[in-house]
Amino acid sequence: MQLREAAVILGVHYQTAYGWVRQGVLPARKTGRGYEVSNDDVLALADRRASGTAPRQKIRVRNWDAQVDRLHAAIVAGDETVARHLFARLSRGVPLTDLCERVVAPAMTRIGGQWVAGQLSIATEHRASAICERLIAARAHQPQGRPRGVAVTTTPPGERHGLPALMATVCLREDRWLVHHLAADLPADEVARMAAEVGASLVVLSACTADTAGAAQQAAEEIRAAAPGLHVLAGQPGDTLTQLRRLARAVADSSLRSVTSALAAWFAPGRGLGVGAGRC
Ligand code: B12
Repeated sequence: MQLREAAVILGVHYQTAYGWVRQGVLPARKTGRGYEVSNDDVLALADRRASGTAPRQKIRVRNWDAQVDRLHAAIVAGDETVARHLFARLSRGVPLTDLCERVVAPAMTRIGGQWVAGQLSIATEHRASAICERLIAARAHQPQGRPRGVAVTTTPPGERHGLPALMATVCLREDRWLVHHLAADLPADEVARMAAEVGASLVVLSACTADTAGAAQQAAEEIRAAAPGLHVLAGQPGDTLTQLRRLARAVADSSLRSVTSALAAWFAPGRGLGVGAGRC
């Protein structure tokens, strides 16, 4: 790869990386276009820096689009190592929920557009999704402190897109929920049974398409009928993790008024309170 690319992966300015080449810290080969370095040397240096004793600077992201571009390029190419290093570097200053919402989701949405345009294969989509799942899962954590409650996350029957439910899981965990993540495509009665088994107060059904958003609504009704008093949130395309966190907090407060007002705020701009009231 070019030295400029290596600097991005190492999280340093180009001049710093160039200095390391001059000092012999990073082996490089001079080419017509500048310096070329090997993937292995860059990643070995990144690992040495990661395990070093020097305090690592927290990063502040100025250009989100550039991060989306980098992740998108890495996951389309199937280059998991580069994607992992980018993710690790961003994690030094950005909560995982924000990484999901501001970097992973837009990169995946772009991949969806390319698939529609016939530029990418289904296999590439699968590979990119699988890489993102591993990146996110590896960084998921449960913060200390009294949990807000117990939640179950999954997708409705027929919904095979797994990332939104994983993102819902990490978002709620970061917000101190104990979450049982059931992966994708589960019948409503199974979800209701698990919710009862683990004493959940909240079930989240994530959906990526218009059809499965309808299936989520239907499953939500079935779960509520099987377990009255259990709150069920059914997502749909265009929803955000910020909305999810706000609604889940309202559930945790378990005051009907706060749930109702959070829903009213959510549905205010043209989504129809009638649908919203049926959602939770
Ligand atoms: C990867 C992918 C696949 C992979 C999935 C692999 C996997 N392991 O997940 C595979 C190849 C299997 C696939 C299959 C299909 N796919 Co597909 N897929 C995608 C793609 C590219 C990415 C999906 C993704 O991860 N998105 C990123 C998510 C995380 O972003 P998000 O939707 O904004 O999610 C946010 C919210 O959901 C929120 N959230 C999560 N949970 C909750 C809960 C609540 C309550 C709230 C408030 C918020 C919330 O958090 C997320 C982060 O902000 C999308 C493109 C896209 N635009 O998403 C198409 C896309 C979803 N797929 C599409 C289609 C058509 C299909 C197929 C029908 C294709 C086919 N003919 O077979 C099948 C359907 C399979 C099925 N039955 O589910 C269409 C859907 C179109 C539509 N309007 O309905 C899309 C949009 C592509 C497109 N541009 O047309 N797909």
